[in-house]
Amino acid sequence: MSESIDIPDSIIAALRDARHVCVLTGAGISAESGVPTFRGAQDGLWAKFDPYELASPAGFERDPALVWRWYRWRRELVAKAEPNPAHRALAKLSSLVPRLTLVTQNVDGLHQRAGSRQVIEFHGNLFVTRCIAEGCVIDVDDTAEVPVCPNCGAAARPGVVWFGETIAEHALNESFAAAADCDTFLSVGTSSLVYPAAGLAEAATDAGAIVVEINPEPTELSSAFNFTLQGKAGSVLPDLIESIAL
Ligand code: BV8
Repeated sequence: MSESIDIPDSIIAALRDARHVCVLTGAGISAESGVPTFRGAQDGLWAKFDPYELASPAGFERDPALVWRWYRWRRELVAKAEPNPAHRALAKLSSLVPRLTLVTQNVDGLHQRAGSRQVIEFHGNLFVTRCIAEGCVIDVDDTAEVPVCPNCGAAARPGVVWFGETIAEHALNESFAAAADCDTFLSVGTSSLVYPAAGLAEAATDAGAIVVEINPEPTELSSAFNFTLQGKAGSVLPDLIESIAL
């Protein structure tokens, strides 16, 4: 069954005329690569755990070995995954518009593997490891139950932003500046529940941008968008990019 949906000409015109396009992606853009979404069912062993609990300083403090096992499971899953047509469409978009700012909430690195060269990783990256005491990026012996920092011996942690932690200043500032400057803002594959990432669409609207949501189901913010394209990113984005390129 064709998944393609009608894309209003005004969206195509807005992207063709845009000086600066800002795109925010969430876990939904990686769903067709086989990476479970954050709120989607966690597979098997992890089904009984709450990701909000595991992805938090308190969760790590309570059971660092369990949290490391969760992140190792996700790293292995993502390492076997491939970018899908949605990731590739956004990589192509950068050559079709004068300026593109791509902000992702995802930590899977699939945008970069699809060829996107400038990606703002709002929540960090699954494959980066940091010292929990110094915060610096470190290389660790990944076979240990809880790897430790080679410099100071403190526990190592995944280089991601947990719930209750602040976003890296450069990522926060760059993303909100882009949202406030862009002419067209695309929100792709996110439930728009997690802040401050979900505030980017509002910042774009306040600055007068045309804001478009691409998601197979309505989200918390759907009513705040100028357009909502209800479809899968792997179908809608390639169609959208192809329409602009014509
Ligand atoms: C912070 C890394 C200061 C870890 C993640 C107001 C302002 C500021 C903060 C808050 C606030 N209100 C509440 C807070 C606290 C909290 C928050 O937002 N809580 C939520 C639950 C209410 N925010 C924070 O703690 C942030 N820190 O602001 O610091 C502060 C601190 C405390 C209190 C105040 C201020 C830090 C948040 C970062 C958390 N880390 N990830 C890791 O991955 O392990 S967030 C995590 O959720 C992922 O990054 C994920 O991307 C992100 C958001 O979820 P989505 O991407 O939207 O994924 P989800 O599963 O929800 O939805 C998927 C969507 O895809 C669905 O809509 C589905 O329909 C769609 N979909 C499915 N298939 C497809 C598809 N779409 C397209 N195509 C398909 N095929």
